[in-house]
Amino acid sequence: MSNDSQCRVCGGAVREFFDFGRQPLSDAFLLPNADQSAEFFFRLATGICGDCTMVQLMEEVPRDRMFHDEYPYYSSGSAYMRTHFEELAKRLLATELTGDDPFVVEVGCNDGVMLGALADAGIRHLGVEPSGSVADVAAAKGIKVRKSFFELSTAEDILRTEGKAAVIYAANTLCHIPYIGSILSGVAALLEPTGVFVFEDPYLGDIVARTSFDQIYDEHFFFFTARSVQAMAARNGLELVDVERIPVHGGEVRYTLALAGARQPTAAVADLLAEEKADKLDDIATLRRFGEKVLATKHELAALLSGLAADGKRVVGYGATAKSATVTNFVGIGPELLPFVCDSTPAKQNRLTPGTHIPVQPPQAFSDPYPDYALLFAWNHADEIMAKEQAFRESGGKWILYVPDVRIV
Ligand code: DWN
Ligand code: SAH
Ligand code: ZN
Repeated sequence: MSNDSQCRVCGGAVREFFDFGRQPLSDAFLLPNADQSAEFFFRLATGICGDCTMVQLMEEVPRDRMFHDEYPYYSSGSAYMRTHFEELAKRLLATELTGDDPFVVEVGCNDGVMLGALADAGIRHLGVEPSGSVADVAAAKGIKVRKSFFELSTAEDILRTEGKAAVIYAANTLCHIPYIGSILSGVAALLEPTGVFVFEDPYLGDIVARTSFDQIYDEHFFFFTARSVQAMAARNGLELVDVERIPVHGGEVRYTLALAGARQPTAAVADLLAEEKADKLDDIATLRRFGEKVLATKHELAALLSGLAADGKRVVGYGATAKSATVTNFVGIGPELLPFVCDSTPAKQNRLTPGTHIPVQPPQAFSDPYPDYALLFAWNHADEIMAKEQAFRESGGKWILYVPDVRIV
């Protein structure tokens, strides 16, 4: 059965191509004594707009349910991501921020992982971050943070108090915002005439190519392509002027928008558009085939885990990611298959995973004693985690991965 919805970018009809069913909030880790009947669920399903080709969720979760004072994702938790953002800050300093007293706004600055580097360089800046938990960490580092959701009214307010911005930046945040028209009109109002809006988010092309279906959860509302971003920019007086594929979080694109006509688009834009056309990323048939692969992965992973359990093997989870909510709830993985998931985030520890109620333990629990297998939910941090957990493999332990396919390494 397919339910149509209205495109949050252009108002066109969105046709559904995959339904994950009833899912919880991906970052709502429960206290062990919490009233489990109060847990919030919604229907997680994806569709594509027949007009502007934007891939999006069919149902929207109210933003205050996801982003609040107990939001548990701290961006600085990965050394690899810290380096990634420091490198971007250096690049911005050398390119876009060489003028007289440039001003930078970051939408969704989280714990300040990127802005910290600009603040250290003395750049005038403001982070806009609604989740108090992480905003407070950024503020404690001396970063200027406004604790609110960014939208048109916020942009107008910043414009009045700080003036226009040379750079507006958002990492893994724009795709979280269904009311995107308000964001882009705010960006257009706040940018200097030659300023840029740079944002990076999981790329639909990588999600389809690698069947990384766990990128689909409540917080990820949009799944961008160069084509859909180009169309969205044009509706808001902006223009897509550059794209760059980046390896973080399993494959993302960093998009650069400028005010329409202000900059000459690079060849990379035309190249990526051509690649997407060849791959038929705008065709619902491509997305339905992706859905078939998701179902195949689901069945393979379920069979692998129940086979290992039948053989008496001990398997635990590694990384209580937001992504893993989709995996555990969709595949049907509970504490009987995974007695716990270990995670380095104190705010997630000694709680239960959303929907499936698997206990979350600190990383020390991993070696106490090592399990036979570890299901790596934080597969996007595989290099970093496998390097720090070398002793696990030396003990005879093996990693289970499910992106791009189910395998033991
Ligand atoms: O888009 C989003 C991205 C940026 O972050 C948000 N909507 C929510 C969140 O998604 P996620 O939870 O899937 O992100 P990560 O970066 O894959 O999460 C990694 C998790 O693994 C964290 O809970 C920290 C943990 N971890 C760990 O236990 N040991 C991470 C590393 C690197 C480690 O060594
Ligand atoms: N930029 C960080 C954080 C990504 S998590 C990184 O790449 O690691 C997404 C962040 O977006 C959360 O911290 C959430 O609180 C924030 N967010 C969600 N909606 C927002 C909005 N309308 N304005 C600003 N931040 C928002
Ligand atoms: Zn549309």
